[in-house]
This record gives sequence, C-alpha cells and structure tokens, in this order.
Amino acid sequence: MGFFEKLKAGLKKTKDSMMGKIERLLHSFTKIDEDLFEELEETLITSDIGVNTAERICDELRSRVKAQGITDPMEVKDLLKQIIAEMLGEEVPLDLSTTPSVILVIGVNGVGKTTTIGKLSYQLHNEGKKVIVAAADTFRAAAIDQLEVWTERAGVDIIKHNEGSDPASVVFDALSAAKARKTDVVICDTAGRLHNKKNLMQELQKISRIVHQQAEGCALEVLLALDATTGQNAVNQARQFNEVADITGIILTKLDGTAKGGIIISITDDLKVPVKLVTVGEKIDDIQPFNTHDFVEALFE
Ligand SMILES: Nc1nc2c(ncn2[C@@H]2O[C@H](COP(=O)(O)OP(=O)(O)O)[C@@H](O)[C@H]2O)c(=O)[nH]1
Ligand SMILES: [Mg+2]
Repeated sequence: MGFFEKLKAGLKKTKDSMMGKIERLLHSFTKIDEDLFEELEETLITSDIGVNTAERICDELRSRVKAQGITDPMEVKDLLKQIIAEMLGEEVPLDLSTTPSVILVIGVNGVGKTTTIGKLSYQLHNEGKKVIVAAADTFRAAAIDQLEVWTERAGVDIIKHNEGSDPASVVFDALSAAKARKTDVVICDTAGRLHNKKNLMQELQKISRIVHQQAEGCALEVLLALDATTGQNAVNQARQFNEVADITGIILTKLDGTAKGGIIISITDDLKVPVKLVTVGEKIDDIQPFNTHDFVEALFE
C-alpha cells in the first residue's frame, strides 16, 4: 500500500463517521437556510471538532454561501472542504537544517512517543541520515528496553543509561556522541508526566538548556505527541503542554483506530501549532509527514 492509501485506510473510521453524518445532513435539506448551518455546526461538534472551531467554520460557510450565491445544499460539501483545507494551512516540514538537529518528543504516557520515534528514526535512516536516539524516558526500565527494540529494527544508534538516572544527562551523552560520530539527527524520548506540571517544566527546561549548551545554534524541534483516539481530551493536553513548553509541532498518532480524526482541525485552529507528523498504525512504516491536501482528500473523497 502506498502512503496515500495507508492514510486513507487509516482515516476510514473518521471519514465514515464524520463525512457520513455530514452527507446525510446535507441530503436531508432541499435549500440552504439557518437550520442547515445550525445542524451542521452540531454535527461538526459531535465529530470532535471543538465548539469554537465548528463555529468559525460555519461562520465562514455562511459568508461564502452568501457571497457566491450558492443555493444547493450539496455544494456546501465542497466549500467545507476548502475551508478546512485553509484552516489546516500549508504544511510545515521538520526543521533538520543543522548537523546535528535535535528532536524532543514529549507527551503523556501511552500516546505513542516511543513507537513514533522508532518509525521516524527508521524513515530518517532510510533517507541516508545518521540518527542517534536518546533514551531519556528513564522512568521505567521497560521503556528503555522498548526503545532499544525499535532502534534495532530501525538500524540506528541508541544512548541509554540505567533506569532512574537523570534524563538530561542521557541527552548530554547523546549530544556528545552525536558530535563525535557526525550524526545528523538526535531524537530524544521523554517520560510524559503531566500530573506534575512544575516537574515537567523543570525537566524540559533542563533538557533544552543541555541541548543549547551542547549543540549551540542547532535546529530544535519540540514535538508534542497526541493520541487521536482521545478526541477533545487530546486538545486539552495540547493546551496544557503548550503552557510549559515551546512546542514547534504536533505528532498525531493512532489515526487508524479512531473516528475522532477531526480533532486535527481543532488542534491547528486552537493552538496555531502545525501538525507535522501523523501515524496510522503500529508497523515501522506507518508514519507520514502531515500533508494538508492528502488529509483533506482522504477525508472528503
Ligand atoms: N493503532 C495504533 N497504535 C499505535 C500507534 N502508535 C502507537 N500505538 C500503540 O500505542 C501504544 C503506546 O505506544 P508507546 O509508543 O509505548 O507510547 P508512549 O508511552 O507515549 O511512549 C503501543 O501499544 C503502540 O503500539 C498508531 O499509530 N496506531
Ligand atoms: Mg514511551
């Protein structure tokens, strides 16, 4: 299966649920009136597009319907597609412009950080880049073992310390190794303990300090991983993390197992942080850079 087919298959649940509801709604109207907009707004909200975003989409729809003199409810679907595509905006690729570049992956437990790092390092390795992964989730030994299995699969190096050691010192060692080995990308796994914001903030600041000391002027991506199956809860997590970290991009995981993929629209609209990667399964190549056009096509066609 090609990338697009995989994304399409991954988004099938979201498409069937969200677009199914929208199409049934549009079919049930013979003309465009205020009731249609109101029901559409409700439908968007029940499709895990947050209240504010749903409202913005419908306001925009109203004004375009008016401006373009559209009267057929079925034409609303195309307008909706345009508006959503514009909201998602141009894709922003990962900044890997320096050697090394550093990627910190943050997010709560179970969202798919370690798995995504495995997939991403495999992809970068296949592009001919030299990758080191830092096992800076030192909270549980099993987390380090899991990452090691992935790096073996991906064919990339890992820097690890013992369970319970200081995450920042793992990052320090990974950056020293990166300099010695002329590594292109250093990807750091972290433990996401959101229940203690102060600790999380301190830990992230300490890691960023080490990164800037050890790799001055390097491109640093702070990617927040969010589990799409958790719907609006993922949006809340994004808001909380955004308060403590300078997030440069979102990784949206598990799009294959969810009818709630619509949250990608609220996340982009709400946080103004671009979605940079999406994952659509548990296999090593189930990862893609986010592509607005493909995403919207997969959802609407
Ligand atoms: N279906 C599906 N499962 C995923 C995806 N990404 C991760 N997972 C699963 O989610 C679970 C938690 O992943 P893990 O990487 O350990 O999360 P972490 O705690 O954030 O490091 C594992 O069982 C993964 O296989 C995905 O894109 N699709
Ligand atoms: Mg993990």
